[in-house]
Amino acid sequence: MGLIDDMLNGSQRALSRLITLLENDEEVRQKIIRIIFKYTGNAHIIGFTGPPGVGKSTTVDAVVTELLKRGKRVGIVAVDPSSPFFQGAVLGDRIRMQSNEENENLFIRSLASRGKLGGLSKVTNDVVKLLDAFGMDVIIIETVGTGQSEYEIAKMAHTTVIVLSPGYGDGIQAIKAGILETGDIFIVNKADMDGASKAIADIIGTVEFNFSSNPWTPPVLSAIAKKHEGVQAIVNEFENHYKYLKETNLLENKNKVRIEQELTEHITSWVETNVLNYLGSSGEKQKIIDQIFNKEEDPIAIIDHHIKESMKEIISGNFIKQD
Ligand SMILES: Nc1nc2c(ncn2[C@@H]2O[C@H](COP(=O)(O)OP(=O)(O)OP(=O)(O)O)[C@@H](O)[C@H]2O)c(=O)[nH]1
Ligand SMILES: [Mg+2]
Repeated sequence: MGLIDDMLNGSQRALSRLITLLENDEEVRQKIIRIIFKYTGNAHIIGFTGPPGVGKSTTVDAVVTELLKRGKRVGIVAVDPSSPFFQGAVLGDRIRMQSNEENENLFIRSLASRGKLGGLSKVTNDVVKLLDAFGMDVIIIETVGTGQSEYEIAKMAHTTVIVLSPGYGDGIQAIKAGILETGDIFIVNKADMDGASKAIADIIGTVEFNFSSNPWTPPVLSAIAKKHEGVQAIVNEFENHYKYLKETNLLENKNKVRIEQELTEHITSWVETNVLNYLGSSGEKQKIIDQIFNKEEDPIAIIDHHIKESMKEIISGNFIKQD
């Protein structure tokens, strides 16, 4: 795994290769994660979410310029479940055009849901880990806030930024219920459009109502991302929120919640794989199907019984299968 050494020594090519390898092969993925995990835990992970078209990518683009100015190394994961690679590529091109050369402090990767082993949130989590091990100070994850996987991805972030715009007067309704509460910073982008001040007032009202008993009241900031206006205030709030998380031990809690989530996923898939494999290869599965079909056994009882029996076999070491 010389690639990992190259990545840890700062090679973006190696980083890129590792992401591709990890996306496509579970065994390689496990090898990579085992080696890199001890280099992770230093990055500030920021999730950007919000309804389609509000200007998330444009805002990320402007924010990244400011972060680079402040000397930060930045990784971006653009998660686009609907249109593979399109937005991410647009975002990437825009930033590259700006800096006009490969920037060693910036790395962008877009991910689409199609064809991803183990789901988008797992891949996103892995890519974040690689970027963290690579030494990024800030990692930004951009998702459209409309579905379950995006909600899971929002939970990975230390700081969740919700972007809205006046065009979405009912933007709060447009984002999935439950995501609102995860918001740590709200941005009302397109402040140059009609109805901007009303939208801002509405969102301030909603946020104050929802977070009245919360020790951190999310700031509501207006921005014109297209003109890079309001960006310094946004980056200042990233820093404020990160400081707040560290001072209150919430950062530690969030990191532990992430570990718990991974643990749960790993256990679920381990048990599923092993039990199904055991039942399949021992021929028990077909018997169970026939017994239920012939109404010889109550389906709940027989399945319960066989799960326990399979686990005994698996634990005794007679039968074990990875991935
Ligand atoms: N008027 C105005 N338009 C903006 C502003 N920021 C972005 N836009 C425009 O809004 C459109 C959508 O911008 P994106 O940054 O692609 O929005 P997005 O939320 O990332 O979109 P999806 O990833 O497709 O959900 C583009 O045409 C931008 O030029 C702004 O501050 N003012
Ligand atoms: Mg976008």
